[in-house]
Amino acid sequence: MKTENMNRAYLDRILDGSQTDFYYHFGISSNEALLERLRGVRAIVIAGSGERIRDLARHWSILNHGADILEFPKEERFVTRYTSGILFASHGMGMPSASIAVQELMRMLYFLKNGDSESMDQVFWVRVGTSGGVGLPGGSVVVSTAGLMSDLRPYRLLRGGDGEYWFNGTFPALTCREIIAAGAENGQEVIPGKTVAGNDFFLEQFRLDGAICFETPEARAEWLKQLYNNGVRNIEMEGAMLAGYLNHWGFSSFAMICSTLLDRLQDDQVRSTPEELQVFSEKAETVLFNYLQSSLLEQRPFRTVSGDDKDVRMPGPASPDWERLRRAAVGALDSSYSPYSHYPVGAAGFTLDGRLVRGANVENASYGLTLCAECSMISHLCSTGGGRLAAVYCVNVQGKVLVPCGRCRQLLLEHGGPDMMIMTPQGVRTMADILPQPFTTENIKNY
Ligand code: R2B
Ligand code: URA
Repeated sequence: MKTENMNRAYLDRILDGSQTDFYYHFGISSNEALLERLRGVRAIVIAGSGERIRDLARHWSILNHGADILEFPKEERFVTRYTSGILFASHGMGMPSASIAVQELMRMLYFLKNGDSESMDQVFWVRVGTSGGVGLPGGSVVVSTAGLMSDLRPYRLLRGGDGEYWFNGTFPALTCREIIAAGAENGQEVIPGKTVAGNDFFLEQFRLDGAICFETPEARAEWLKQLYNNGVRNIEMEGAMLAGYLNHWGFSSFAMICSTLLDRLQDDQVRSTPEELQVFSEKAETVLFNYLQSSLLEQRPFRTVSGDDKDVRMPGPASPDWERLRRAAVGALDSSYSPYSHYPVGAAGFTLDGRLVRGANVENASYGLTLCAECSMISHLCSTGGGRLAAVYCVNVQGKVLVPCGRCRQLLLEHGGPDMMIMTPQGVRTMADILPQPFTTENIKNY
């Protein structure tokens, strides 16, 4: 990360508590308790429309076993949802609107990750959207290699003390390749290409169907040909700024995945039916979710194939990295508070969306109030975005595997369900194995 490019003079005052940051367009501030639940954020997904954000979050929650969806209190400007490690936010249309969303989200991320470069850099950013294809039919999916302005130059701000500010619009090539590979694994063609961001849907996209039109059919055709010959494969309205700002802070993984609504070489008007448009949009969304499942959240221990009616296929390792989990549980021993028993216990778990959560036992002078390591781990889970536990490992001070006590089995079942895997001295078992005939919410419903 390029810490020298961060406005630390302002941002660090938020961290030391001397100032509150108001993310005004999101209707939330840095001292609201809700933000504490976003500290475990792993990805920020932005899209133009609020409805899209609601859909995306619902879909991601379903894929994560109905994880809670948090909402920001205000949605007059931007709609925001948080579920299972992903912050979803709308950005409106065009670079002026999207730049507000992106800057406030960058500030929010700085706050959430305590200004720690490494933690910030682990967060993946992506815009999923729509675009006009250049030589591609409606329904194609393009992953952007670079974001350019309509004169094929990088994004620039025209006013400022020093005149023009230029931003590098390149999208990270590795992320781009990974998205294409995740698509291929799922039988989806994802086309790499440069993307032009027009400041106006009509004038800066050389349309002839605007209320105002400066171009002739010849100039339009010449512009589109120049785009095509320069490797541009789609046109939208935010990508050059998005890549520019994220590069300015030096994020290493971000992307833009857009479906095309029409081929601009053929037409200016978007004539598709609402049903066709829905199908087009969902194609980009599916590419995104497949990528999130397969590579961003690579620690995800399960192959989960069921979703809602969209049934997203999810590649990924079929079993958790138990050794990594064991090491995390051993690491957690350091935070044990066990002055009475002198028996430190550490626990670590992978969530279905690939986060790692940990805990250690915390004893009490009254003995009976002692919290087991699993309790602390579940608090960690709930305070960093919630979601479902997929695999758990508990250890004693020698690093030897321990089975959870009866009460903790009940707690683990609530947050992992009967399929959650747990390491035991007899090997890997499921919760159903170690807590048969459990008492669950079903019993309360059926009362
Ligand atoms: C794609 O579609 C929107 C315009 O219709 C704009 O936000 C974009 O980039
Ligand atoms: N969005 C754009 O910005 N342009 C198009 O042509 C289609 C969608």
